[in-house]
Amino acid sequence: MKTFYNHLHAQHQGKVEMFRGALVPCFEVPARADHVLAELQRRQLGTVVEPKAFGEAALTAIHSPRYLNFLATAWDQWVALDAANADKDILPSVWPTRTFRTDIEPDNLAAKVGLYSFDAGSPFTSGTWVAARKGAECALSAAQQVVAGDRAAFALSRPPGHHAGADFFGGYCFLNNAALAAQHLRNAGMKKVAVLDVDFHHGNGTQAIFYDRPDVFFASIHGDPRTEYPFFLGHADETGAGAGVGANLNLPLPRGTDYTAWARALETSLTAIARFGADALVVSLGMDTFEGDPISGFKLKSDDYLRIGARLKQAGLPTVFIFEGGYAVEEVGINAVNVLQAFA
Ligand code: OKS
Ligand code: ZN
Repeated sequence: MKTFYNHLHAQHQGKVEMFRGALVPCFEVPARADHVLAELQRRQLGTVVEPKAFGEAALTAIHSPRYLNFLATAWDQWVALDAANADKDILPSVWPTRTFRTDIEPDNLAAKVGLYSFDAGSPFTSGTWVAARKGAECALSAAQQVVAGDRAAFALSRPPGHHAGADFFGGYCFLNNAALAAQHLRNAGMKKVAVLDVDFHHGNGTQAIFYDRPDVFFASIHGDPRTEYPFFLGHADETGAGAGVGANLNLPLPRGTDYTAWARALETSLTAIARFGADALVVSLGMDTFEGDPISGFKLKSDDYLRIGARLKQAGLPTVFIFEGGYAVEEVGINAVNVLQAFA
């Protein structure tokens, strides 16, 4: 299995995020991807290659032009406000909630940042756009590799993507890599694509992007949003809208869920994906279901990731793996590569 590695990922390096009333060091750190790369190389699992270049059209297939323009220009606007801003990251602090208008982009940068985000946990840094853009190219390249006939490919990048919507960032995510990969598969002629999100957190961005579409099935196994981030989406009664009714499956599970219960949800997901008739699979591979994760609540053990990889292989579909969350930094490489090795 080829790994498309984002060698620019460390240019996105947030300083602090808002957490329980304080600014704390970011959980989503460059070392996460470094550990996965090191483990891939230690086990000699496939080759690590550079992503190919993709133009604007690959991004506008999922994200709005005005959002992309915001991402591309936000840092320069921030520093233009005050040269001293260069030493700080951008953190949103004001949002248009119910009864506010979202059809006008304000001139004020703080207001713009709020318009295009949904939390204060996702610092936008000097290198965020460059890193996220290269990460999207990793996802697109992995999808292209599967179109070319490989059984599977892996996009190893950060920042992650599954919380990012068509026109917003949040949950450490800026461009939705899984959605970009799924759309690339569709454009290349795969009639039906499934996205399976196994990150601890519900992939609200991916769900929203495909919610009214019958051609992309979204299934997610995650911490119950009544108690877990992102709180405002991911409930079991969200089954799709319009032409997409029936093409969305949420399987929320309580804190403390172990592999036995988690694996039942995996069976439910893969049964639904098979019934849907997917031609290809995109896996949002978050590793924060691990028992040692500092911000999550499931109890999966390192060996369980071997079982997940073997089961995903059994599904028999061309598969694009996208690296998402996972903050037990020392173990994230072992756990992610366990999935990939058992699949390969
Ligand atoms: C509060 C903490 C936000 C949690 C973000 C979760 C990111 C993640 N500031 N998503 O999959 O891992
Ligand atoms: Zn997560």
